[in-house]
Amino acid sequence: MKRIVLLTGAGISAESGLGTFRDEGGLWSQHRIEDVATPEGFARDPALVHGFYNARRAQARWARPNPAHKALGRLQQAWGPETVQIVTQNVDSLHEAGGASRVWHMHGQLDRALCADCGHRWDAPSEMAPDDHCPRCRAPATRPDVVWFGEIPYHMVLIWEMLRDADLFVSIGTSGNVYPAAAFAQDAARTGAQTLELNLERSAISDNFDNTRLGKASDLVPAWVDDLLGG
Ligand code: BV8
Repeated sequence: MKRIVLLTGAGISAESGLGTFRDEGGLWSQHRIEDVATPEGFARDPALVHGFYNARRAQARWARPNPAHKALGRLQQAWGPETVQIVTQNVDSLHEAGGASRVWHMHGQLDRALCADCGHRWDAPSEMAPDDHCPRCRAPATRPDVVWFGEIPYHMVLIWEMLRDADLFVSIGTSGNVYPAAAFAQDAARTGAQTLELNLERSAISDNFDNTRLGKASDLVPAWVDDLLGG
C-alpha cells in the first residue's frame, strides 16, 4: 500500500462556508496579519485577537464537513492512518467531523486553548478574553492554541519524517504562500514521492508538482479517492 501524505489548506473548507485567507474577500483582506496572527499583535491588543478567533470559532461551530472532508475520512478509514497521513494547516475540525481518525494540525486548532505561562492545553470555551485565567496555574495568560507567524508549527519533525517516507504527496486547497507547508511538495519529491495538487486555481507552488488538477475540492477529492479505492 502506498504511503500517502496529504496537506490541506483553507480551500478544502471553503465549501463548508469557512472563509479562506487570500481569496477575494478572504480573512487577510479583513484583518492585517500583523494585528491578528502574530505574537506581537496579540501582545499589543489581546482583545482584538481573541475577538478574531472567537468569531472564527463561532462560524466553525456551524460548519459541516463537505464531500472532500468525507472522502479523505473514507480513505483514511479504508487504508488506516499510518498509510494515509492527513496534515492540515486548517484550525477547524472538519476533517475529524468528516470521519478522519487522525489529523495533524500543524497550525493548531480553534477549539483548543493554551496557557502561555505553563503550557497547559484544554478545550477552548466558545469565547476567550484577555482576563481569562489558566485552569491549571491560574495565570491570566490564556491564548488560542494556534500557531502564529514567527512561531514554530506543531509536529514538524514527524511531518518531515512522513514526507521523507512518502510514496505520494497530495496538496489540497492551499495557495502555497505559507512556509514551511509550502515547501512540503519539494521535500517529499526529494526522496522520491510523486506529487499531486488539487486546487481551485494554480497556486504559488503549482510548478513543484508532477500533476495539478484544477477544480472544487468537493468534486476533485471524492473522484480521486474513488479512483484509489477502486470506485
Ligand atoms: C515558521 C494561524 C520557523 C492560524 C497561520 C519569507 C520567505 C519564506 C518564509 C517566510 C518569510 N518570512 C517569514 C516566513 C515564515 C512564515 C511565512 O511563511 N510567511 C509567509 C507569509 C511568507 N511562516 C511562519 O512564520 C511559520 N513559522 O516558519 O517558523 C520554523 C519552521 C519550521 C521549523 C522550525 C522553525 C508559521 C506559519 C503559520 C502562520 N499561521 N494561521 C489561523 O489563524 O488559521 S497561516 C494561515 O495561512 C493559515 O494557517 C492558513 O492555513 C495558511 C495557509 O493559507 P491557505 O490555507 O493556503 O489559504 P489561502 O486562502 O492562502 O489559499 C486557499 C487556496 O484554496 C487558494 O489557492 C484557493 O484557490 C483554493 N480554494 C478556494 N476555494 C477552493 C479552493 N480549492 C479547492 N476547492 C475550493 N472550493
